[in-house]
Amino acid sequence: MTKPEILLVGTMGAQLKTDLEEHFHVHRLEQQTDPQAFLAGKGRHVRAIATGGADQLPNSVMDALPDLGMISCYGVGYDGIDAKLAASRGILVSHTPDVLNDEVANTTIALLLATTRHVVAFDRYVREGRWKSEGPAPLTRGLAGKNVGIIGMGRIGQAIAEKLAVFHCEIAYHTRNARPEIPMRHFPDLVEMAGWADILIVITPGGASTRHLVNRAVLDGLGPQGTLINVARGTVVDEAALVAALCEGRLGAAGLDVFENEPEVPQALFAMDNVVLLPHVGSATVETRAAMRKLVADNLVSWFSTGKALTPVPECKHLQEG
Ligand code: NAP
Ligand code: 8YV
Repeated sequence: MTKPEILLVGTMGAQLKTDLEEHFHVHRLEQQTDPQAFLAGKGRHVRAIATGGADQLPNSVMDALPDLGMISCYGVGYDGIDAKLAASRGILVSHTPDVLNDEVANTTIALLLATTRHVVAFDRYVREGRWKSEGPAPLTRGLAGKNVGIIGMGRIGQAIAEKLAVFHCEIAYHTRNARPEIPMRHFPDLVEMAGWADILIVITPGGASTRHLVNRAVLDGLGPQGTLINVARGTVVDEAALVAALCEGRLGAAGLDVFENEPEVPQALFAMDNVVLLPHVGSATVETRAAMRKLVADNLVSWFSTGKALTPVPECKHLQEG
């Protein structure tokens, strides 16, 4: 039997293609000598797309595929896909929730500790011989008793809060809707929470509704002793305002896994010892990425065999009801 044709779009590693080839005839858009010619010609045979959570899927690619019925996103965040447009065309979008909660929460804790305890700067201090020449490194501040505000209290936000509990911090959260079943203080006003917090952790979705949610007023509320950790999407933080706040000493420190224009990172951050930079590796362990790849494939296999995905995004759930 001939395998259905699917298209890979974006920066995902080679293993995803290998895994999907077990079930599908896989084309990779970026590997085509002339992607436009491919879309105009062979595009008519493509029934589904697999793309990355950190990638942007141009609407023009959707437009070019007349038989497209499904987009399987390798990531829980799908802000790079116009899911409303897809749904309006009857195209089902799925993503990879839950399988990465634990690892993204681990990365958040690692980034938080690295930032507040100056792990990266102190590693440099040792390697550069400064321990020997300058003596003991300066003291840092601990977590116990600190106020931590989590922006976003969904699947990953809750996993972060659970892991944070062992550090004896006071935890509160900001979301648009309070969750009475969660035994933590809810701040409807983000600036107010920033004024209360010593540390803010950002873990909302990206996209238009959260763009620059963390703006100058929030950063100033957090203040010169405050620490910002962003593991959500670069767009949630006004990056220019963040750089200015760090340069002017209005914000204490930042730990960043995500950036507004990845893989571009503002040059000004490179020289700052109070900033820890990661290359969007929140979910990037061998085990978690294997689970994500499996869910990408399982969603596609399920849709091809039953017309339903296992983990559709909320905008598309109605397409498979009934
Ligand atoms: P989720 O379960 O859908 O939770 C999202 C949370 O954000 C909810 O509590 C939601 O509450 C809140 N939220 C949404 N819009 C908001 C707004 N405008 N203002 C304030 N709060 C808002 O999502 P999840 O599975 O936890 O994933 C969260 C995000 O993490 C993903 O979308 C992705 O962008 C990011 N992520 C990053 C990495 C990484 O590698 N760094 C890995 C995985 C995920 P309300 O709706 O009540 O506001
Ligand atoms: C991945 C992510 O880096 O799940 C998400 O939303 O940002 C990460 O897990 C990404 O999806 C890989 O493309």
